[in-house]
Amino acid sequence: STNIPRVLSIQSHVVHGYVGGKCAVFTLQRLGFEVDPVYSVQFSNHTGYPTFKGSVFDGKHLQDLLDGLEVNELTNYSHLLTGYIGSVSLLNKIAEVCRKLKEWNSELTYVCDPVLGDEGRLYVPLEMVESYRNTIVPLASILVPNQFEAELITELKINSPADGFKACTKLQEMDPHTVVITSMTLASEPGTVTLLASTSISQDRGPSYQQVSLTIPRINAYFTGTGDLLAALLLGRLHKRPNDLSTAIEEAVASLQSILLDTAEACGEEVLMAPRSADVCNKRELRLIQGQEHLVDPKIILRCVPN
Ligand code: ATP
Ligand code: PLP
Ligand code: PXL
Repeated sequence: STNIPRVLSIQSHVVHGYVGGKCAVFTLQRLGFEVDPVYSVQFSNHTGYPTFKGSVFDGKHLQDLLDGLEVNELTNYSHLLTGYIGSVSLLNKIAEVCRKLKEWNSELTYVCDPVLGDEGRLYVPLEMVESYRNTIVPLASILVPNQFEAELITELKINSPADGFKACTKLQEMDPHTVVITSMTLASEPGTVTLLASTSISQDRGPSYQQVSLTIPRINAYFTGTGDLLAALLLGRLHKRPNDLSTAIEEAVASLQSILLDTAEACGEEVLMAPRSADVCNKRELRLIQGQEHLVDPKIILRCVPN
């Protein structure tokens, strides 16, 4: 037995490159967590490349693995982390697994990135939206949607930070104690990415929330896997600082921004602007290994602002 936190990570695996579990597992290990990965899909590379090959896993696959863990009494997790899920049956099985893990550890923290789509485009079947809304979100402790995902789940339109905080509150009423809207684009500020965070404060008289925002200068390029890396960093930092939302977020964003700036610099302007050939996608893969010191030693530059 051990006090080291142990994460069951259910995320995509790519043979080449850094998205999904390939971002999260290494990051959490560098932060000192034990990580047990389950693959939601196994692809050759991320789906932004011109082609990809591989398999999508279903609920039966997860059930088999859990059965194996259970007979060996290997199911004592401090955290469950989920990201991109490739099949409806796997998503529904995750709800069962989460309930099981909570029987083994009633303190389990479930960090859920409800991956549905981005910038108005859905990249999963529509019925997953309902599964997240009705089944998964109520099981989550920390929810990390982007703007579009928060809109889909809450059925609220988000056009301003005030709208975003309203959506956070609505999501918290579904049970998560902390919600981070990981990226929103404000029409008035095309040059920045805005992050919003809200955490519940226990009080005698009804619910109360601490809410902060953080404004990030936008790098003029599109990276893949940034949401997955941020989810892992937030899990790690919020675990270490359960009572300091602002610092935890500042640390997570600082690590992410250093990796992105390194990656952008290594690419050069031409690759950042180029259309997405396989070679360009490969050159834009996150420099997670080269930048690993940034994961453990974030230099905080961007600060949270209270709402
Ligand atoms: P998910 O879909 O996994 O829920 P997401 O869509 O929010 O995540 P991103 O849009 O990639 O993921 O944003 C996550 C974080 O990545 C942002 O908070 C920001 O810190 C960083 N980020 C992503 N793209 C950029 C960029 N072009 N410039 C600066 N920061 C970026
Ligand atoms: N496209 C597909 C099929 C995905 O699964 C994902 C993420 O899971 C993305 C695009 C982009 O993800 P993100 O918003 O985390 O960069
Ligand atoms: O969240 C990024 C991501 C995760 N997993 C797979 C992907 C992508 C982005 O394209 O293709 C399989």
